[in-house]
Amino acid sequence: MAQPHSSFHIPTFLVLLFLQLPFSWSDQLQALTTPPLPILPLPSYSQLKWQQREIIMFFHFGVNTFTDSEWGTGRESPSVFYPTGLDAAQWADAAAGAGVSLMILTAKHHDGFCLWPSRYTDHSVARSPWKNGRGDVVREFVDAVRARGIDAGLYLSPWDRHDPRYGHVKLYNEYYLAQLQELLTRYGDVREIWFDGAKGPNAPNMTYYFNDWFSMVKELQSAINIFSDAGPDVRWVGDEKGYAGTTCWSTINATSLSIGNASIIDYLNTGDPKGTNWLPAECDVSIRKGWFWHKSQAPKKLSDLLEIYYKSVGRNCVLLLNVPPNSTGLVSESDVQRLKQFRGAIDTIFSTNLVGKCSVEASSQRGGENGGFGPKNVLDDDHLWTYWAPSEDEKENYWIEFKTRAKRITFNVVRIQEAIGLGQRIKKHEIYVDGVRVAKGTTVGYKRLHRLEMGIVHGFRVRIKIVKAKGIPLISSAGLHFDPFWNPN
Ligand code: FUL
Repeated sequence: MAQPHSSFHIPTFLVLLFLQLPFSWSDQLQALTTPPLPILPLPSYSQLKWQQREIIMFFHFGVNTFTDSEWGTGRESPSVFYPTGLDAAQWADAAAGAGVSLMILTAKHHDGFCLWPSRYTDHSVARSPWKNGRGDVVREFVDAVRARGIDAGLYLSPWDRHDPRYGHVKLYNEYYLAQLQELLTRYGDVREIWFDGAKGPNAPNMTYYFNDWFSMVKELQSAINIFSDAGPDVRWVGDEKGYAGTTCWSTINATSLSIGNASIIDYLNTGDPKGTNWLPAECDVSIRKGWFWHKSQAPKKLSDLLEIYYKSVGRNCVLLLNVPPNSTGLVSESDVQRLKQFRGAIDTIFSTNLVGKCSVEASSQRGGENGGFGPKNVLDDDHLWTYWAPSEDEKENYWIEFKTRAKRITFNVVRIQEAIGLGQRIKKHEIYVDGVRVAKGTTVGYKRLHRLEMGIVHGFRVRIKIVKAKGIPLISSAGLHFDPFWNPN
C-alpha cells in the first residue's frame, strides 16, 4: 500500500544545524583527554564500597559474654544466655556515633551457640531463657542497624566446639552450609561475611569445603564481601592489634594464601606489588583487651585508638573495631563515650584541609592545562575518580606542591590518596617542607597518613614527591592537617 504523501517539510535551517552538530561535537571531544589505562588488578565494585567505609564495627556477643571467657568450650548451657536489657538499637546508635556504616555480629562463635533459632541445631537462643526462647538476636541486629542506615555483616565461626558433626567432614560441611543458607536468605542484605581461621590445637581434624561455601555465599548475596585469611574479597591483615604493615599493598597472590596458616602472616601484613589479585586487608582489633565483654576490662585510651587509626586506615586498610556488648545486652557507657571521642577526634583532625588557601602545582599534567587532570583535582571531595595525573612523558620525578606566600602552613599530618579505581601504583614517596624532607614512605593506596615524627612543622612550600611507581601515579586527594592529640615526645 502506498504511503500517504506527507506535506511536512523540515525547515532548511534545522537540516543545516543538524549537519553542523557532529563537527562541533567532535571539536569538543578532541579537547578532552582520556583517562590513562588502568594497571591491573582492579578492585570490584563491592571492594571499592568496602574501602570507602574506612571504619567498620564488630560485635562479639554470645555465651562467653555471660561466662567471662573468650573461647567457650561448647559445653555451656543455653540457660546462661540471658541479656535482660538487650537493645540492638543502642548498639547501632553507638556505631553511628563513631560514624560507622557496617556492623558485623558473631552469629556463632567457636562455642557453637547460635544467636538465631537455627533449624539445624538446638544449641541456640531457642533454648535460652531470653524472651522465653522466642528471641532472635540476628533479627533484632539486622533490623536495628538498617533502621539506622547502617549495613549488616555476619560472622559464622567455622570451628565449632559444640556440634558433634565437627570432625566429620561431609556432615559438618553440610551443617555449615545449611546455616549459611539460613543466615543469607532470612535476614536481607548482608554486606560482609567473616570466616575466621582460628582453631584450637586439640580440635579434631577438619577439612572445610571453602569453595562450596564461597560459591554459596556469592549465589545468595551478590554485593557481599567475603573475609578470611585468604579472601576472596577481603584478607586478614595478619595480626589482631589493628596494625597494617608500613608497606601495604591491596594486591597479593591469592594462590600463596590459605586459611589458618601462620606462616603467611608477614605476607598478609604487607601484600605484594606483583600480586595478581586485588585483595585488600582488614585490621581487626578490639576496643578492649578481649573480644568479648568482661566486667574487669575497660576501653582503650583515645591515644591508643588514634594510633590504631593511623596504622590501619592510614595504611590503606579498613579498621574493624570490636565493641563487645555487655551481659545486659548493651554497649557499656564507657565504650559509647570513647567511640564518640574517637569520632570527634578524627573529625577535628581531618575536617580542615590546611592547604585550602594555597596554590597547587605539579611536575606536569596529563593533557596539558585543559586536559582535566590538573593538580587542583586533589582538593575536591571525590577521592576516587577525579585525580591529578602527570604526563606520560614524565618518568620517575613526579611531584605535586602546595604553596603559600602569606602565612606559613602549620601542620603535623600529611594525607595522600591514590585513585585506586585505576590500580594501586605508588611504591615510594617523600614529603618536603621548604626543601627539607619531613617524611618518607612506600605504598599509598586508598589512604596514606603520615603523622610527623618530628611533630609540628611550618612552611611555605610542601611538596609530595613520588619517587617510584608502577606507571604514572594518580593522586585523587591530598591534605595537610593538624592533629592536636599528637605529641611525639
Ligand atoms: C579470632 C577468634 O579466635 C577470636 O575469638 C575473635 O573472634 C577474633 C576476631 O578472631 O580468630
